[in-house]
Amino acid sequence: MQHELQALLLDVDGTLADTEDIHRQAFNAAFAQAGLDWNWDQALYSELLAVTGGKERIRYFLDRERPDFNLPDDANAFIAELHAGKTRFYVDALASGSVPLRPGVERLLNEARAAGLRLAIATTTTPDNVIALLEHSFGVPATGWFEVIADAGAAPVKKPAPDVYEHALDKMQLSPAACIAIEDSHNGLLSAKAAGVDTLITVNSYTERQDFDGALAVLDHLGEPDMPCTLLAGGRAPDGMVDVEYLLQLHRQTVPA
Ligand code: XBP
Ligand code: MG
Repeated sequence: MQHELQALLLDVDGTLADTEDIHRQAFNAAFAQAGLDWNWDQALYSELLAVTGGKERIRYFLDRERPDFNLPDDANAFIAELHAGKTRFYVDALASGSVPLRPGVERLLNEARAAGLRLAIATTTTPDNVIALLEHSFGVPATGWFEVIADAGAAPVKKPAPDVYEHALDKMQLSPAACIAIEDSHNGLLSAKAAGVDTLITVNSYTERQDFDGALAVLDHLGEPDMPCTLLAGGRAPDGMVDVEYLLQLHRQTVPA
């Protein structure tokens, strides 16, 4: 068994960057482009986020909010086309470079790399979306920072299922006990925990009221020197910022000596 902390497995949406509202706007743009009068406001979108994955979310919206909508015979193709439009709007928005990373993300990943920790992505989003964020929101293109990018292409069964984490662990030949996941959502926590990976949560406005029972710690963000983070629930507070030493301490609490 590998017990040393060897890798960080990172969620993307809501964790690396506050992208969920960009997703919401991209869905609305795609609906308008398709001539549909659907508009997802933030209150509705928070409820729709219960379902991970954009295509799954559209289907859930139709079932719940538009049960009388006349879906074409090939409903899957209709939803896939709508979703492809959404992905184009989303990628264009990220390419404008205007979506910043969350506080502490670039700092912590740089520190983790310097300390020899391995990095991977574990997300339910579309591959193009991950690449757009890694290319445009980091100070330098960060695609090469991640040994494995586990996304909706690699693991079509989405969070809260463990598949995306299991895929990353399998590719990296790592035991879950050698990793910490960083997530922002209840579904993300369930997914990582189901794969056996202990999880640190940084919440955002869409997820701050969710249930994070079983997380190592719940923070508002990872913290920067001029922007200390706050412990919202769970174990021990970091000293203003999540750094590699704090992660090692969290990890030591969870594994046998
Ligand atoms: C995020 C998601 C994603 C995006 C939409 O989940 O649910 O589905 O909101 O992405 P997580 P797509 O952060 O847990 O990975 O539209 O590309 O599916
Ligand atoms: Mg997320």
